Parts: sequence; C-alpha cells; structure tokens
Amino acid sequence: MPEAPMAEMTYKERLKVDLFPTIWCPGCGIGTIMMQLAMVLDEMGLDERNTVIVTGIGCTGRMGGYLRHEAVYTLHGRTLPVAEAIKTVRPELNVVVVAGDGDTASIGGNHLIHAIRRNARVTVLCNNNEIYGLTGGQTGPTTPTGTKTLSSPGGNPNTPINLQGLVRSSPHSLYAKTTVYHQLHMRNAIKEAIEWDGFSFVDITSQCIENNGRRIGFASANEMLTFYRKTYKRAARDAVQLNPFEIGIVYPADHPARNGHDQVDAPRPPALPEQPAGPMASATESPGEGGATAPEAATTVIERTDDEKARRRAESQQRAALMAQLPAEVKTRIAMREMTLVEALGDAGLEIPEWLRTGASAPAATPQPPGDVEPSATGADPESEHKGELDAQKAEAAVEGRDLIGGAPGTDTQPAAPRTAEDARPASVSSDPKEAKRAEAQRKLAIMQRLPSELKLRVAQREITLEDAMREAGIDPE
Ligand SMILES: Cc1ncc(C[n+]2csc(CCOP(=O)(O)OP(=O)(O)O)c2C)c(N)n1
Ligand code: SF4
Ligand SMILES: [Mg+2]
Repeated sequence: MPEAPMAEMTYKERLKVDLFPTIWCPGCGIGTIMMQLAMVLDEMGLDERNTVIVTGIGCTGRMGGYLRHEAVYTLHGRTLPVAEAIKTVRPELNVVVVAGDGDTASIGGNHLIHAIRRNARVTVLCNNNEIYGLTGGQTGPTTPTGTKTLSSPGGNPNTPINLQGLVRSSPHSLYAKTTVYHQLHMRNAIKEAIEWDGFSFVDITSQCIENNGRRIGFASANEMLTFYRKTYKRAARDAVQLNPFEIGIVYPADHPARNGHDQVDAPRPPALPEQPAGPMASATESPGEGGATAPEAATTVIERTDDEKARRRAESQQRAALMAQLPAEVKTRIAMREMTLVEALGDAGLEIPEWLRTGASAPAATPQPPGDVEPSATGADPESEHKGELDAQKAEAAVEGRDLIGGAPGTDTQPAAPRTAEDARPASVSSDPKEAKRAEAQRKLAIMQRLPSELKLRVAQREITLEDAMREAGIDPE
C-alpha cells in the first residue's frame, strides 16, 4: 500500500477551527474521521475550488459545517442524488459524501444501490457507528444481530446489511473497510477512494460512545478503540473480499492493485479462512447478544477464562477502592509509575491487604465496595492494563507516524487527544525533526486541554499566546 505522506499541521487550514469545540460528544469517532479527511484533502492539494462535501442529517452530517469547503447539508438519506447531481453538472469537481450508516444504507439505501449501479463518480465516507446516533441510539441497518438498542431492548432481531456485498455488486466500484483506530490506514483508504475513477465507498467503523457504546458495555470510547485495535486486522494484500474484522481496500477484479498493494504476483496465504459464501451475515459476523462490538466478542480475541476475568475484575475493584482513599497527587504519581500502590498506602499509613503485599491475586468473590464505579464489562483492569495498553497505542501511533488518540484506557472518556503531557509523549524519543515537531504539537494540545474554555478560545483566535494563557490559568510551564 502506498504510504500516505506524513501530514503537516497545514491540514488545519481545511478546518474551521474557530467553530471548535465541535458539537460532537467527547469521545465520538466522527472528529477523527474529519481530521483524517482534512489531512487527505491537504495532502492532495484539494480545496474549496475543486472539492465539494455533501452530508445528510445525523451526527455525521454536521461535518460539512466544520470543513472549509462548499458543503451541502442535505436531507436525511438524500446525499447521493445531490452528490450525483453536482458531479453531473460540474464533472471537474471532486464530490465527497460523508454520511452516517443510517443515512447511507437505511433511508438512503435505494439511492445507494443505484449510485453503485450507475458507477457514479463520487466518494462515500460512511461513518459506520452501527446505530442511529443523533436520534438517541435506535437500531440501524448495520446494527449487528442481537445488539440491544433504544428501539430493540431485547436485541436486534435482524441481519445487518452487507455493505461490502452491495458495493462490490458492481464491477467498477472500490470498497474499503477501515476503523477509526487505524488512522493511517483510514487516510490511505480515503485517498485511494478520492483518486478512484468511479464509485468508491469507505466503510469506517467508529464509536458512538454515548448512544451505543455504553449501552453495549463499553466504559469509554477508548475501550472501543482498544477493541478495534485488538480485533481488526489487515487483510491479505491480494484479498478479493474482506472477511469479518478485516480492514483493507478491494478493487474490481481486473484492477492491477490489490488491497492497496501493487504486487499481484504473491499468492494468497493458504491459511486464510474460507471467504464467506454469499452475503455475509454482518460486516463483523454477529456474535449474538450484545452485538459485534460488544465486549463478549472481545473475549473471543482476548481469550480469558471466566475465572481469570472474575479474578481480574475483583482485583481491579479492590485496587480502585484502595486508590480512592489516596489524595489526587499520589494517585497521579501511581498512574505515572513514580511509586507503587503498596508504597503509597504504606506512606499514607493505610492498611495494605495481604494479597496486594504478597502479589497474590485478590479473591474472585471479593464484594464490590459501595460507591465504586462498576468496572468495564470488557474486564479491562484499569490499573494493570492501563500502562500496557497506552504503551501499545503509543507504539502503534509512533510506527504509523501519527498522533496518539486516546488518553488513559479504561477511564478516559475523551479519546480525541492526549490529556496529559505524559500521554502525549511518544513511545520512544526520536531525533527526527518531524517527530519532535509532532511531540511539541502534542504537548501544546495537552496543555490546551487543561485550560478553561474561554482561554482555549482566546488562544485559538490568537488573541493571546499559549504561554500567556498558561500564566493566566496558573499552569506551571514545566
Ligand atoms: C426524512 C427523515 N427521516 C428521519 C429523520 C430523523 N433522523 C435524523 S438523523 C437520523 C438517523 C441518524 O443515524 P445515522 O445516519 O447513522 O447518523 P449518525 O447520527 O449515527 O451519525 C434519523 C432517523 C429525519 N431527520 N429525516
Ligand atoms: S451521539 Fe454518538 S455519534 Fe452522535 S456525537 Fe455523540 S457519540 Fe457521536
Ligand atoms: Mg450511525
């Protein structure tokens, strides 16, 4: 796959940052898609003179208002006829549709099949959060079977639509599957889709934490991103069809590129599972109650026994109860690994339970102390998994040459940007000037997040410098 060049901060010129913060909930995946789209537009030199954005109604639809482009905010489900009309009268323009899964495949489903059939030369970026986000979390066309939603409290009885099957029913269309976690992959997919001379569709799995994720058991958006990281894998490079939980780009059979790679000679590994016959039950193959992105599915990947999960949960609850007794600055020091929980409890003169002192496991049946936050249904142990997960995310971000998304796993509901300077620090310190520039940008972002909104706004509007804002807010520059 051709590597997307490292995006410089100039992509921000494609965004109306003066309108930030956006309307989206903290932790929503839409902002990440917008950022990646802005980077691609920037890299490809596309601007308001040659590229039009079309959106429909839904949370996703609000993206048009934040991009420095001509954007049509059309009716729910009608993005494609509007996009095709623009392309017909102004064929020299790039037309990019950004729409929710409901907009695209439910009310807009009929337009979709005919846009595919006509090989309309437009690009669709489908924010596939598997739910009607804006209206409160009703079952949509891509909601996996069994998922409990606002409108299906007993679990969605229906089979989700097979977007890949639909798009690939035409010999001319390009279909790409990616996720909000896999940002470089997403960027490449968007770029190839815009460059594609024909109908192109990027199916982007993303998190609606507020109206879907929490209901199906995720404690935070970061947990959903972690789930995507652990579950979705790149397809074989010559894949002609993507299996459930595979990300990749699939081209028409006679196209020289395969899944983003130009080499067509390498045979497909024999170990790859059989392609599903006929339409897939779901893009993610329904795991039953809870849905494809429900934590139950995660356990098949993480492969933990029930006993092990119970033990980890009990341990996590006990640790949380112990942590709750400590002052905030001590908690921070523990989180930063400057001291251990045992040391902190000892310093504070608090009792250290036997299991913690000896390193033995907490008994699985330990009752949850009153007032504690229910641990996440994924069984993620914020204390012991926190660092490992964050390091894994940092390492992947560093390898992919992108910013870290996600703050502290397990507890963080603000995954759009790092929360602390520590979060922002790259996994390994690099002498690469680009790396240093990015680290500096991350550091600034982390500081910005600590400022009150009115100061943030003044910095964004360049009324004051970040340093002045820090001084006003009493933040130590060190
Ligand atoms: C013609 C019409 N029907 C229904 C609605 C109500 N409505 C607004 S947004 C929406 C669904 C949003 O889901 P999706 O398209 O997946 O976008 P998301 O909010 O998840 O980004 C619905 C049903 C509407 N605005 N117009
Ligand atoms: S409701 Fe869901 S999709 Fe809409 S902004 Fe909030 S998190 Fe995003
Ligand atoms: Mg949706």
